[in-house]
Amino acid sequence: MPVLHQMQMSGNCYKVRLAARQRGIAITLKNYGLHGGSTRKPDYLAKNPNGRVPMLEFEDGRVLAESGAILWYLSEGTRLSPVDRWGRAEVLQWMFFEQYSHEPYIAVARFWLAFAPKEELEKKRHLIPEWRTKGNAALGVMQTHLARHDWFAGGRYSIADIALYSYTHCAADGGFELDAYPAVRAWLKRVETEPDHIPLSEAW
Ligand SMILES: N[C@@H](CCC(=O)N[C@@H](CS)C(=O)NCC(=O)O)C(=O)O
Repeated sequence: MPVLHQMQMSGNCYKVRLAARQRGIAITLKNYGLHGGSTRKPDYLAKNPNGRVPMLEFEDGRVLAESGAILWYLSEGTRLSPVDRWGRAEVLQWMFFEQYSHEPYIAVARFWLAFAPKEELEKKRHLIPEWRTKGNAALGVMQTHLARHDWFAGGRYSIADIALYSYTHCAADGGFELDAYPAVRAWLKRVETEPDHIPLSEAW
């Protein structure tokens, strides 16, 4: 059975748990602490030189890192991936958006504001205005798209929705107010009614 190396409160790891559950793929979890650099030790770095979770380790020894790559692998040929080339390209468009324009502000603000020790947050406090501005810009882009579409790609629920749901649904942890984005709030509810949806806190 594949092993997901993960941190329970990480949205990047939640993406993988959610997709695996919705695909009916059994995985076991190996948990790491949010603090203390447990993924920066030599035995972990030997598997993933980038020293981060999620990492999916297969029985034959292969490992796959990066939440987007793992989502892509788990979803190919399933209901979580559009059947046509254009739809799959749209999935990538939104997954790249998530990694470059969304996660670096919304997930990072959540980590520092909700999980980091207070003294560490003090060193980052000057970045909060930039997180706010750029995170809200990303939410605005999502609002514009979702005002006209139910889903992000291919006209159906897909890994693009999973990738963006993961840190958007808990954006309040990073101080983001979703009231200004009604289409985003409606989409969050749609995602939550998809079969086999699990909350972030649910362990395997
Ligand atoms: N782009 C990566 C980001 C992975 C990442 O930032 N992981 C964080 C947890 S969300 C981590 O491993 N932090 C521990 C560290 O950097 O030492 C992905 O999407 O998987």
